[in-house]
Amino acid sequence: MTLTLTPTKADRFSFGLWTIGWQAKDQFGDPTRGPLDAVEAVHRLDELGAYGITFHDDDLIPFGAAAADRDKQLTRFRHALDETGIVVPMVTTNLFTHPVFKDGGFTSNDRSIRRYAIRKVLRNIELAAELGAETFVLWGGREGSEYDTAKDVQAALDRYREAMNLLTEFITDRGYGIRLALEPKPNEPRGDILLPTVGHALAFISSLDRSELVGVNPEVGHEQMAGLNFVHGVSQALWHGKLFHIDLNGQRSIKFDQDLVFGHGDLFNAFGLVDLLEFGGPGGGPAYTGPRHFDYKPSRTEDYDGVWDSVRANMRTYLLLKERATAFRSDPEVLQALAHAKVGELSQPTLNDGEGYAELLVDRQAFEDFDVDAAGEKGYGFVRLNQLALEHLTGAR
Ligand code: GLT
Ligand code: MN
Ligand code: MN
Repeated sequence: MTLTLTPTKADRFSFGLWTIGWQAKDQFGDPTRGPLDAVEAVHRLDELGAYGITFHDDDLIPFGAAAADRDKQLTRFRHALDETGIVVPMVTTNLFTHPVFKDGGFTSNDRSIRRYAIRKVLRNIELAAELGAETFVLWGGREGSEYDTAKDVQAALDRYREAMNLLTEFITDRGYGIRLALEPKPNEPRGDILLPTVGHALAFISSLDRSELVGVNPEVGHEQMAGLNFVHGVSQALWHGKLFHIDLNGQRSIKFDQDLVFGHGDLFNAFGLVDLLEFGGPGGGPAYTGPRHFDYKPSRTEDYDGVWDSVRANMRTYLLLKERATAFRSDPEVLQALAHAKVGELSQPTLNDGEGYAELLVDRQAFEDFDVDAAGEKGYGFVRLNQLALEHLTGAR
């Protein structure tokens, strides 16, 4: 298979307006770049080969804008979408910047703030539906605490669930074709954030009323900030049928959220991820067909040329890894190493058809006559298999 490294709309690459539009203001320093107009963002992304743009309500329309200004900005934005064919696959709401959300939105201790937060989201879901978005992401960056004395976590989860149940009721009543995706993160900006990992979010989702409408939007760096393997987290989300969306970026180990370009952190894990998304589905096909969404921050050192270089870098890295994973999967030596490692054998049920514990208990080969020492001696060859992956990843094969 020959693969091109030039992105096209068929690759379904999308970018957050807040990513390329980040002016690089951080806790220690002023912005290093000027603002980016949403219309220019749409045109640039189109030229560079992306298919979609995503945004928070406040990225597109400044918080508290007058109705007339809101309409004007939306008209300009829609016009740019029509001109370019760029789509809006996902929309999200900012419940974290304004001081009113300093103790959270859905789980603020202040009831009136919780009511305001839900209203803000409902308004934005209407806009998402108008723009044809399929997914609505909820990142609860401020839903959490710094002090155990300050937050009743069980009550906070009750309020989180109350809000989520209301949103899915609203979507259902309105007949919108939208699904919600919770985005986990362990900490930052709060000392501890509720639903800190994919696993926590999946458990919470199973407690919701219309849980079929709620999934996850895992972000590479957020799982890695918790020291977790992103490929495992995404695999489990897929296993539950809950990978509704994904945020691709790079992170180097357990530290603050770096939001680097995809692949600029743990490259080996990025290779495993692309291999999973592209070839981890039934019969070796794609395991996930949604947008390949980049949620990163172009480094503070970059001017706008650097921003566009980083947009290209994200997409090119994804396509390179897809090409490398294709080569890995079609290498006869890899196939032989996979067979030796019994990777495929794990798909075989442990019991025979119709077999139960009664049959297993009388199968002497399974226990009494089983040569445990011989079985314990045999190696799996996982290191050789992984080295083959590394050699494909580095272009040595
Ligand atoms: C914020 C966060 C991201 C989330 C965005 C969606 S907001 O930029 O750092 O990880 O995906 O709300
Ligand atoms: Mn992040
Ligand atoms: Mn994200």
